[in-house]
Amino acid sequence: MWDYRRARGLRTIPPRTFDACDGPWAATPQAEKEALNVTTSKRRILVTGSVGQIGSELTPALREMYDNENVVAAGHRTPPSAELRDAGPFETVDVTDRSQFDAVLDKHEINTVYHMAAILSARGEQNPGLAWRVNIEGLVAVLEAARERGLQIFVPSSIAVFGPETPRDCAPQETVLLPTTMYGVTKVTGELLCEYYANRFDVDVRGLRYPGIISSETPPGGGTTDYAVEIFYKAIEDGRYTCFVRPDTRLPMMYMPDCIKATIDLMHVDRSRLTHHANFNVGAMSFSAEELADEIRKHMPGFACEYEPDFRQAIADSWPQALDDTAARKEWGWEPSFDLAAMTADMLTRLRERL
Ligand code: AKB
Repeated sequence: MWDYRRARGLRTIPPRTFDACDGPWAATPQAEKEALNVTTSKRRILVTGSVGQIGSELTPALREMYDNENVVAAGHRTPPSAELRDAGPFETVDVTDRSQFDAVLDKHEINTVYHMAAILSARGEQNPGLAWRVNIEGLVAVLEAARERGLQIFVPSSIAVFGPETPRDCAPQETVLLPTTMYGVTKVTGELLCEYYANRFDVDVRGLRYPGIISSETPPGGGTTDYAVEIFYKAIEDGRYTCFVRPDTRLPMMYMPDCIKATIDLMHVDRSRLTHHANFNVGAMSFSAEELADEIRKHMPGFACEYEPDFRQAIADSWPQALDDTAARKEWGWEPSFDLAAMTADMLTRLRERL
């Protein structure tokens, strides 16, 4: 199985059995994991939202696997970094404009799309109409293109599909989906659309319910879980941070190397192994804001954290604290590598080098 950490020169941490919800799961045996893999040759890939938090690390990882010229980075308004633009093809495209989107698919003979463009939860509450347009109209265009052209597509979902009625301690794979945010509404709608296109039109669409994603390269924008990234930047730059959620706010989180690995591994699994399509729960770690500050303090004893909850607290309170990801483990061998301690150490090392 492809190792993102090794490919990116990251420290490799031995895999471990993780039990965020105290589940009785065992790690998937190596032989079974290898059997899950399908050939990865001849891919011509388009990554929408390539300048965003996940897209900006997913694109180089895919370029490393498939060669630069086979992975087209696409953005809309935000200008790309020089690295993203110069390492391989870059296209400016509004996905909701079908003729523009089709032209890019034709030009580069695309057969696989990672559709990462999205408006996140906090920004979505400030502009619900924009969240609907970007998250749903863009998705429908991608699904239609996939139906017409037989593309394989990745469509991210989120823990935002859950709401206050979902069991909070450990959200099951199949459960009540009654989100309170427009972002959550678009993600539930998106999951249902993907399921419909998979069943009705046999579209090969796959996706994960991402928890909060923590990374050292590109900061997130407009999400509720952004505090878990901001805290690292502020710790290094100022030695203090004012957190916008309460200290006891506990949410599921994942470090970027695990996020990239989960995304690529799911797309490589033989389709016949999958019962679910675009709605896999994936767990990695769960911690409260205070536990994160305490972990940072182990490396920076003088670090001070204050708490001034704002409108994002209500969003965080509507989401579960951990996820049951048994389906992901069974169907495609999901297994995270980073826990809170390993992630914190790696984040601080990388940010100190960069800032
Ligand atoms: C957000 O906070 O909106 C995102 C998410 C959990 O999908 N990070």
